[in-house]
Amino acid sequence: MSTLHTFIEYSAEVAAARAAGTPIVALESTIISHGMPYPQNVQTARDVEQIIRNGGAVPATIAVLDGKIRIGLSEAELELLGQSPEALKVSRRDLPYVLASGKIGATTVAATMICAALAGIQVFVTGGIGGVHRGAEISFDISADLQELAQTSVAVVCAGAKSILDIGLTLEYLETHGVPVIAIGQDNFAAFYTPDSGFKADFRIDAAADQARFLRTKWALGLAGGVVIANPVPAEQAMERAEIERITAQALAEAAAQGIAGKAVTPYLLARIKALTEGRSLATNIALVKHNAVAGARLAVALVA
Ligand code: PSU
Ligand code: MN
Repeated sequence: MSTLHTFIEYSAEVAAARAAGTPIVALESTIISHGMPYPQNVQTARDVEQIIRNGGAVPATIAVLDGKIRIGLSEAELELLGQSPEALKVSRRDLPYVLASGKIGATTVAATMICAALAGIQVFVTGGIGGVHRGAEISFDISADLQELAQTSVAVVCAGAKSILDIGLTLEYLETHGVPVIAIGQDNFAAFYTPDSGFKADFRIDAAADQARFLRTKWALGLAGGVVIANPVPAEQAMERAEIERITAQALAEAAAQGIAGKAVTPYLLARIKALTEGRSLATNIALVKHNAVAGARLAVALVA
């Protein structure tokens, strides 16, 4: 066993699931600390955990606390992540710092994938993945989530990538790195607030059993790395494409004018879009994460069948 494992601590619920072979679904914490406002963030985190339990799997929300990677959090710890201004946004680069310093760390898609893989968890549910930002040819702003998908063997169930990103370039990047992009229920890749990005996904695989067969085959071949499983937001809860495009353009212009850069970009844009839509984007965001939790639990159950 690698010494890495000395940094990992499981909640009682997750430890029991590991011992019993119950399917486990990983959840990230950046979405709690930096992706949604309080108190909707904590309420959503709780609801998503319960949806996963109802689906026959055990939720493992991942964060860094007191120098440990924590797999499975208590109610009080979800509250802490939801409220603490001290919670750092932790991607691959930041993991050693937050662990060594004993600070509070909210893990991104990339860091959550690393921790899930260390814990032997193959399915991870989130809202949206990071990607290649618009204007990346100047800013070089490409989320570390994409490099993680290239190398870490975890399936990421999401609602696609947001239009704050360059979705076409994000898909090109994933193709270059051999990351399969699977769509559920449609041929096209989902665009987070809206079901259709206008770009085709690589493969449409609707049934969880078939998704599980795909994953087993990939990893049995020794093809390490993640898989994006894009679950479109239900039409009733989606935003209007023209509206989200207009508001995204405004938020991007404001970010540029204010010189927002680095890891602050995504949280800034999410908060501005929420304000500019008077909270309607938050309602969509919450709905799509819950919808992904249903799909993720199904997949985790299918993988142990
Ligand atoms: N997209 C969302 N909500 C989020 C994020 C993305 O709709 O909270 C978070 C995820 O944790 C993702 C991270 O991994 O932002 C990407 O940040 P960056 O672009 O800085 O890599
Ligand atoms: Mn970035």
